[in-house]
Amino acid sequence: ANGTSATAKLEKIPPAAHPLADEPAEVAANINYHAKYSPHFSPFKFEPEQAYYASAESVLDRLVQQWNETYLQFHKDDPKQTYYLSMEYLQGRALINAIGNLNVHNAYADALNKLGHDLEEVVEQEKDAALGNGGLGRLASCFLDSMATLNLPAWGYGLRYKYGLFKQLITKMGQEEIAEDWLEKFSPWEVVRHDVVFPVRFFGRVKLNPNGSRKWVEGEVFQALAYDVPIPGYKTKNTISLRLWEAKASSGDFNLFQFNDGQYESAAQLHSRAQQICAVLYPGDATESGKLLRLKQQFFLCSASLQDIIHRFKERKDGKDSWQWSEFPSKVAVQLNDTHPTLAIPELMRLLMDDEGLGWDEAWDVTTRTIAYTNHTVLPEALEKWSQVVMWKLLPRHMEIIEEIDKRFIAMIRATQPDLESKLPNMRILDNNPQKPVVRMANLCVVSAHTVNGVAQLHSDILKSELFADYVSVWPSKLQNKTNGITPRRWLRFCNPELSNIITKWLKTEQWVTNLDLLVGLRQCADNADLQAEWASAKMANKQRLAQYILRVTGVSIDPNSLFDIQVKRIHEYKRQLMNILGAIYRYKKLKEMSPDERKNITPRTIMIGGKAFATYTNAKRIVKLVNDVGDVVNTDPEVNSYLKVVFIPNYNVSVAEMLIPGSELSQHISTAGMEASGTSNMKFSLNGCLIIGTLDGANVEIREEIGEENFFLFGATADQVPRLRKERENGLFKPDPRFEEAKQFIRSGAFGSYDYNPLLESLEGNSGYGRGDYFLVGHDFPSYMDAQERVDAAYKDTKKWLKMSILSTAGSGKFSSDRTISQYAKEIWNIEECRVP
Ligand code: NBG
Repeated sequence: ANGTSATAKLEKIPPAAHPLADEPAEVAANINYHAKYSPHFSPFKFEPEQAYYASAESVLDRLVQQWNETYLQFHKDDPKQTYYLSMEYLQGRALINAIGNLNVHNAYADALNKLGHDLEEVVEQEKDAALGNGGLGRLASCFLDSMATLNLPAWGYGLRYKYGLFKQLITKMGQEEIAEDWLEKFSPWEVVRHDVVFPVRFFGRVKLNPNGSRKWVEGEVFQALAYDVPIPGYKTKNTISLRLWEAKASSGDFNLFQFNDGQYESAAQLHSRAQQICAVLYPGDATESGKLLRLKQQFFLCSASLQDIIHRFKERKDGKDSWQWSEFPSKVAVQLNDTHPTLAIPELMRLLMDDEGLGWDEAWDVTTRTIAYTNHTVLPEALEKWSQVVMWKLLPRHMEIIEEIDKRFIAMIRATQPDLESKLPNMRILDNNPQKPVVRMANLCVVSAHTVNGVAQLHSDILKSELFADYVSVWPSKLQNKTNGITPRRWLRFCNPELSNIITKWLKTEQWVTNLDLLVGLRQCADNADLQAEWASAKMANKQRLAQYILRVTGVSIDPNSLFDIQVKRIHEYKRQLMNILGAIYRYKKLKEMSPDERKNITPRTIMIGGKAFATYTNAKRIVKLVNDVGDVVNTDPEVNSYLKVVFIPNYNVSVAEMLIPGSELSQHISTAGMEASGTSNMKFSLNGCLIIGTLDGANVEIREEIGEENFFLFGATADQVPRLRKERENGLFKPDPRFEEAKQFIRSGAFGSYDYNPLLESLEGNSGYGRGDYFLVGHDFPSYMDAQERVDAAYKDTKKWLKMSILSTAGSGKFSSDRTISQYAKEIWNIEECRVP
């Protein structure tokens, strides 16, 4: 009965307008058109969810036009193009970003209003696209935004995982992982390209041809099918692609005879094996997961992408009837995001030699002039090493090529730098240890890439002086630094409109969104009382919004007048969330010991910690549990809970970050010096006027330089002191601070429940040994950390001073735009130039 009246309403819908029309009434007509004709839902319902899908589809219509124009332009101008190969992208939500970049935010807000909806609510219907684990994946997504905005001819390549990063549930047991099927109801942002399909082989053998050439044959062959996601630039027509591959079996691989015979499973065997390839994202952040399926995924990405790249190169004959392979590196730049896509190196060699008939020297010249590699970590457990046995089975031709690269590298060193002979066992690609022979992927990258870069100055220096030190004399200029960056669109303009409007008002221009250095203009008014008042009210509005969110997802009510102190990132011992919670425990204990009068002098704090732990990383999971247990006790303690709350924020992801960061006042970036390659959330917090308490690690060093040391709460050992401190510890020379002992003892007393935290606490104790000996130096840094926290409390009491520091943080964050980072890659590594759609 209801259906009839809804249908009657739909009859009144005006016809769709031109997709590029941006009058709210026309946009509303377009949204309505999709609501009515979208095949995904019955037309009798127009709830926020339907409004989201209909809005997204109307935005896609708009994007498709720009997208086609962009690739037409690239085709016409035929510039050199960059291909960014990454196993991870953390795209987050697309709708709000797309309408922001297209400059139709207000038109969509008004249009949805006309249709009885609220943009903010509609936007929240979208599931995060979480095809990544942490900073590395989010960096790739920020880079795509900057490439599009800078009108660079560039593509992202990745895999279309069915299950992205797991969803984190918090129960009495701690963290539980739930599979996240982000495609459950389909993604409106992808376009399947049925005509873009490439075969990818696994296993098989190498066949020797009579002419001496070699060919990889037999084994299993799957099809890589392209799904394209549009990446719009900000206020430009340029819209580039993130091309995600999905694995399929050929229809010929379906055994109809077996199926008709009732053998359903074996009839479709290859089809179900194909589905496994892109089924899940490996949820490892800075840990190696040595699984055959992971290796298959890596090869799948590399092979499909390179075939596509070569295909495009061949298409561009530029009027000539043949192409020169030697020109390939002047048309193509391939960037490897960490070692995960290293197989692109032997795969490009194989395609050039075995399919295109090039000789070794020519193929090697092309390959090495094409490929560049970014290192994202010095943690030994994250440096990929693949078993030679597995590699010979899965990729026999590639192993032949890798052996040859290794052999030639050794010969080259012996011929040119015989003094390096003793270093060779560590420098070579193959580690032929008879117990477990492996291929060292990072070494393969350093030997084969024309450029290797680290992601912050300190990290790049460590690469030069430690991890890759032996190669420096061989290739003195191969190692570069490219300090990471973040997109100011998603991470300020769109996630923090309140602050953005204030910045625009005081700078008298909105140009800062694409020229973030302009933020320095705020410095001269950092003391201005009017600006400070506006700044404070924006922060308060964001804190209130955050407090409502926390209440909704955790049931804990927090006080917007307390200092909001946040640490959000993957849970890892080197990131030292344990130090944070030990600090909170000490604070709680002291509060308990105070008289009510003494407490009145205390700066109220809300400590929020969030992040996912790798499913099998036991100590990380214990940390999650500890934060939750401490919160349960502190938050329900009426004596002190107006001075301290401890909240674990569940299921931290990109969208949650967009909510947290604008409402934060202090954020913690407290890794053991030398261990965090860069960090990128530090940049996001700082950009949003949040002060940092941190160590001299990763990009913290440069952030502190930019915003001024007086605006940064520094503590802890420096990277060059760490090895000596570890030695001293091993020799039993470490004397723990009483505050540290007291905090640990408080946990052991059972103050936070009966869970056995001894294994976690023991990791901080003893002088050495597996899981002991405080490898991450929490005990050493704890006293200076607590001192820095006291400086924080004192500074927060002086509201004017704090606001000034906050304004100066934003003002000094210009350097950390990913536009700056990507311009540097474009000039100093890729040698590409803009190609703008007029
Ligand atoms: C991570 C580092 C971070 C860095 C990001 C992006 C890996 C392997 N590395 O410090 O831990 O910010 O990469 O460069 O995930």
